[in-house]
Amino acid sequence: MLKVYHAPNTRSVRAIWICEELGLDYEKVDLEFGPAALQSEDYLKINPLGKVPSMTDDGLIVNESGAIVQYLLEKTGNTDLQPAIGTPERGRYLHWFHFAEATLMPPLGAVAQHAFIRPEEQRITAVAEEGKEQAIKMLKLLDKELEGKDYITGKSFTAADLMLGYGLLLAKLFGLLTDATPNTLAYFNRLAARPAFKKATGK
Ligand SMILES: N[C@@H](CCC(=O)N[C@@H](CS)C(=O)NCC(=O)O)C(=O)O
Repeated sequence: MLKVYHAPNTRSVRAIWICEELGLDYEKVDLEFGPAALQSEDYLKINPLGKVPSMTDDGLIVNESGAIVQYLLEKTGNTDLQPAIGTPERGRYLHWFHFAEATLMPPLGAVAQHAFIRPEEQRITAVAEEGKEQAIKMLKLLDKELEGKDYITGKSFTAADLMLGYGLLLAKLFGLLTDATPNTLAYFNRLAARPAFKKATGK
C-alpha cells in the first residue's frame, strides 16, 4: 500500500495533493514538524535526512516531492495532468515543474528559516530580507507569465501548477502574495479552490 509521510504546511502538501488529484488509495502518516518525529530512528530509515515528504510503495522509497509527483503520474499512466512527451507544451511544463522547487523554493526557505523556524538568536534578518526580495521578484515573473492564462502551461491544470501551488501557499502564509501581483494571486486562489488542495492543506 502507498504511504505518504506528511507534516502540515510542508512540501508533503504536494504529495498528498497529487494522491488526491489522482484519486489514489493511500495511507497518510502524520508527523509533527520537528526533530522528535523527523529525526527519530524509525523515520531516518525512510528518509536519512529527516525531511518530508517521503513516500513508500511496497518496498520502494521515494523522498523528493517532485519525484513523488512524477512517480505517481507515471505509475497511474495519467495523461490529463501532464502534456505529452515531445511536445512544446511538455517543455514549458518541465520548466515550471522544476522552477517550482529549484528556483522558487530557496528564497522562500530562507524566509521560513530566518523569519519563523529558527530560534530568534539564530535568525539573520538580512537573509530573511534577501529571501523576501528574491521571492517577490519571482512572484512578479509569474505574474507576467500568467497574463491572460488560467494555468501556467495554458488552459488546463497540470502537475506544474501543483508544484508551484505549494510555493505560493508559503508566499501567501508569509504575506508576500498580495494585490501587487494580481495574476499570481488569482492563480493561487484558483489552485486553492481545488478539492484536492483543500484535502492536502485542510484549508
Ligand atoms: N527538495 C526536497 C526538500 C525537502 C525539505 O526540505 N523538506 C522540509 C519541509 S518543507 C523539511 O522536511 N525540513 C526539515 C529539516 O530540514 O529538518 C523536496 O522537494 O522534497
